[in-house]
Amino acid sequence: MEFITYEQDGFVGVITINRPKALNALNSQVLDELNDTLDAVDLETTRALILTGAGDKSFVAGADIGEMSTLTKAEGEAFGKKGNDVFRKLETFPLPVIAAVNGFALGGGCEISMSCDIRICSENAIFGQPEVGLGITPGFGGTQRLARLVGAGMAKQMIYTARNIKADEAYRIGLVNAVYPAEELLDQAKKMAAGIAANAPIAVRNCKKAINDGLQVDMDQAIVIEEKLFGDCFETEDQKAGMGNFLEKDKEKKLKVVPFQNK
Ligand code: DAK
Repeated sequence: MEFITYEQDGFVGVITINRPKALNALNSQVLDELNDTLDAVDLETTRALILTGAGDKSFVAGADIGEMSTLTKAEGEAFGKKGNDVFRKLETFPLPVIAAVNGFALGGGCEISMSCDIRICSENAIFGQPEVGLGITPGFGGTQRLARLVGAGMAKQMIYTARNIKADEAYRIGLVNAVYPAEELLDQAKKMAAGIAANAPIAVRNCKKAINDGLQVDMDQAIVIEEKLFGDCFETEDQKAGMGNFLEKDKEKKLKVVPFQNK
């Protein structure tokens, strides 16, 4: 792989988009490599992923404008599909994904962070959807995910004005969960991921699915989705160990050593 690095640290996998000369902009090769990296994640030994960008200036400065500038309609459609497929793969990935946004998150960069479950960022992070200034609409889910995350009014303001926002404003509107000094960001992401990884993996996966799927339907249907995924946890080693530890008052036995069980 030329533009993606993957490192596993315990139960946590760290995916780094590594194209700093172009501020980690997403060209076709980056998208292909990201897709292949996600396909290769070992779901037996990994419990959470972190997505970040190489260098200290940019998470992802958007889709690659140079590559896009010469696309025909058909090629533009194919590029959009490639991006959307990878973003959707991230969004529906069985494991929680934390975006550690270390600088610019513009256009496709903001959009890829929104395909992750949780966003935290560095103090120098800048978010924005500048597409209308380039003569296009946000095309990697920006019109849909931003409105769901921060509300339609704020999303429309950001998208129509193409104005970038800084980390503190991203925090204020709920686009990111926390802001850290740049040098602490990755450690904080790893700490959060380790906290997730210490919990029952089947339960965590089912929570992600319940929240994601439930948000697409009305409350009556959402509750049925929740019931199914709740029931699905029973008879697992995790459920037996987790409840058994509580009843035996044995906090030391926690769930940390229970490997992922497919039942
Ligand atoms: N694409 C390609 N190269 C980029 C880039 C980008 N998005 N952003 C930066 N670079 C490159 C620059 O060209 C420069 O390369 P060299 O000239 O050194 O070879 C290098 O990165 C450093 O950038 P700057 O010299 O510009 O650095 P500055 O610190 O001065 O400025 C900046 C940083 C982030 C403010 C500036 O680079 C910038 O404005 N970049 C563009 C940001 C942007 O507009 N991003 C949104 C792209 S549009 C679709 C789906 C999705 C999309 C499109 C279609 N379909 C469904 C079809 C998505 C669209 C987008 O994301």
